[in-house]
Amino acid sequence: MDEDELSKWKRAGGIAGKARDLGARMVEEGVTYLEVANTVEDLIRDHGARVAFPTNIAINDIAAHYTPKPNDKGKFQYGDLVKIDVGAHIDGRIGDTAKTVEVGSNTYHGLILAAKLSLESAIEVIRGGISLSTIGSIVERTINSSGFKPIVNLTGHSIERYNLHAGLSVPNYDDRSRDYLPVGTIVAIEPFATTGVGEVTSGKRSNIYRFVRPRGKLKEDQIAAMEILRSEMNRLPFSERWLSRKIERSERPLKGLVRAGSVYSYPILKETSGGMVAQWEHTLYVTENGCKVLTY
Ligand SMILES: [Co+2]
Repeated sequence: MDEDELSKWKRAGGIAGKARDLGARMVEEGVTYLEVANTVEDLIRDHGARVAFPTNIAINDIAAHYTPKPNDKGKFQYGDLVKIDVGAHIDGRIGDTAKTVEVGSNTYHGLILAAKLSLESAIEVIRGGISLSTIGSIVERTINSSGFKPIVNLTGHSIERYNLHAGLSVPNYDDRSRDYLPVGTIVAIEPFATTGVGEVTSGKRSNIYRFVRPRGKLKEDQIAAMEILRSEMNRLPFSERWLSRKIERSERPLKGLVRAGSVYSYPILKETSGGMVAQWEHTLYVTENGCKVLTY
């Protein structure tokens, strides 16, 4: 990747990092999820980037894939453990990053730190040619040594232009895979640490969607919605909040498109045993001798 191209990835990553930090700072008792998601996404747009996926606000035993609905009334409560996962892109060059904060309390400091330290330990050793299982093993050992468990069925992922999950999955435990990270890869590393058994289960729909392909016999309003998705989203995930700003009464065509299989609806991911979950994530560029963090 040449310097010019890399600098665009860096710019997107930097904006995602700023948005993540702003979102995390806003999390306080009584603040609504909606205020945080909207402010985070406005910051991304104000800096000349676009939202790569709806801001994920995952609370307590929810690990990922929750974003507020257009009129969501949800508010942060004292003691909540909150993951803010943010994505910004510039012409498809995506920065994906997350952090975890507690609302008012200091109960899960160790859990939060375990997720953060495991990411930092991974960043220290990542270089071109490292095996994915080595990264997973370091994440796992760091989290275990703090007395917690990594979530084994959530992974980091390589990223390409307009492709958030581009093929490589980076495990959060030693899965014995022999795959490795080639020099030049853009990759998001995202350890999840939990007080539970270390696994997530898919639950209800999350208000996060992705256009798949036209399917079935579609009605006029569904075709109109689909055209907007196709031309503006480039197959990146979107929220009902976003679609409702583009078309009136977006709920109906969206439901129809999901039913027809044209739009995929992500399920909420919850820790199987109800354990609390902390997450930390950065997007990196892999070099011969190490890696560059793009989302500081
Ligand atoms: Co990610």
